[in-house]
Amino acid sequence: MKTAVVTDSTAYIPKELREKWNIHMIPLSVIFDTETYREDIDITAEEFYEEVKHRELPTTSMPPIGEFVKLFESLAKEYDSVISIHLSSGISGTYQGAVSAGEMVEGIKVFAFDSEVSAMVQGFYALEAAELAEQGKTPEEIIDRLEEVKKTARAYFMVDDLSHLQRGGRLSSAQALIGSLLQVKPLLHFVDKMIVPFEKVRTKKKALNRVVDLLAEDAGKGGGYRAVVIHANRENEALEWKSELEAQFPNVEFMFSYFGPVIGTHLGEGALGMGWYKK
Ligand code: MYR
Repeated sequence: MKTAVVTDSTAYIPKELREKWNIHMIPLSVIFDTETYREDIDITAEEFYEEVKHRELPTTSMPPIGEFVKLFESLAKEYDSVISIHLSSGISGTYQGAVSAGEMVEGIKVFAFDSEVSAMVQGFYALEAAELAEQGKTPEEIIDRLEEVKKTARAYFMVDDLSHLQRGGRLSSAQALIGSLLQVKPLLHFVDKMIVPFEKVRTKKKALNRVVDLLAEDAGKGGGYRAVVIHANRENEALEWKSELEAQFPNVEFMFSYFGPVIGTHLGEGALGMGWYKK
């Protein structure tokens, strides 16, 4: 029984790690005027943040279903099944695209998995799945483990300017609430697949400290944790934060990742996030 692992580009798993674990990637796109760029293939994160300095922010789009079908058909030559892990179905049609394509292809069983989050926290699911697939676990066993991961997976993030999320329609809140949030730096997270404010915090520093407290609460319960610091074109600031965290939490394994073009379009430059789960 051979199981392939697919995730979409918004997991932002570094290429070397994807190659090491044989994780297949399907890209989402950013659209500037009429030009479509598949992230990580036609446009890098660096090029994107450079481009948006002098251009209107683009729109984003899920992978075409035909691309899913092509990918699953090519995997069918080598694998019996595929676990296809995607960003939250509450903010993108990508997961549904994988489900639909899975119903169209023959010769491979497709297990679509809704991570209910995005960025490298979604990547955690792909890494866990890839490790188990390599050990020869069945897709059902892998899905069980992913559901287990979901119980301890957390993701918090903050943006410099909430208007991008508002413009893209990905903030699940009443208009009045958004109005009041624009005055503060809210800490955001996912509830029921949608982005909602976790707490209204007045400054970025306070928001970061709050996330550290939340990690301390969870990591304090014991067991090994894996965490990630994620940034939107703020590499130095994020690396500094990661070093502080590593000193404070010697038992947590920290990874480093970024918000690429698609998620960067909705969060804007300067966003920072952190996520973790119990290994
Ligand atoms: C699409 O066009 O289908 C993609 C829409 C992507 C919306 C992204 C919204 C922001 C997600 C932030 C995730 C942060 C996780 C730490």
